[in-house]
Amino acid sequence: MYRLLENKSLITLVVLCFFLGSSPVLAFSEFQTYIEQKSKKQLNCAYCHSHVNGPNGNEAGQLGLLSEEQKQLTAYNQFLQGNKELVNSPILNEFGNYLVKKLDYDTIVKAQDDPNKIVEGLKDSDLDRDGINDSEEVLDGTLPNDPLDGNPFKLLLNNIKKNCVGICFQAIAILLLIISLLKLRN
Ligand SMILES: [Ca+2]
Repeated sequence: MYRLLENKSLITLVVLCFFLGSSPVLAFSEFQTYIEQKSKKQLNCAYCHSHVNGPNGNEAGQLGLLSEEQKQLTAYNQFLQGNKELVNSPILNEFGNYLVKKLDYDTIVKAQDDPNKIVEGLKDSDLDRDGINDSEEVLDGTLPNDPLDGNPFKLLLNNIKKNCVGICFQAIAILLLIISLLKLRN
């Protein structure tokens, strides 16, 4: 990451803007603004980063506390080294790392001009397997890496779909019980 900061080329700044989402200067504000506009919710950096305040700082999950070895694992350094098998970056959370691996850097950089590209790239994935795809979770402003966080109506529908067999059996059992009770009464 130091190499990144020393090299102040445009692409460095663009990629850094995304991964340093907490910084008011370097934030990938287009993506954050896009989700906030779509979802009508406010996001913090923990949506993609390890630390709620983003990667700038000296706490766990922030750049100031990383060892040299860990710094090489930051997403941008892996990109510079052309790692084909990206490993988890310590400054990104589960969803942030998944996003990088799923969409690659080029797509993420291009998404600065058109944040909808990120949404389009997530339509076929459901990281937390709660039945709501990651694209919808982003648009809803819910956490794609937390199966308990989602649009309540969508979660309910998906739970009904998942458990429809059990629900049907229970409904039949209750119906039979009611019929039996009515017969006894007569
Ligand atoms: Ca999901």
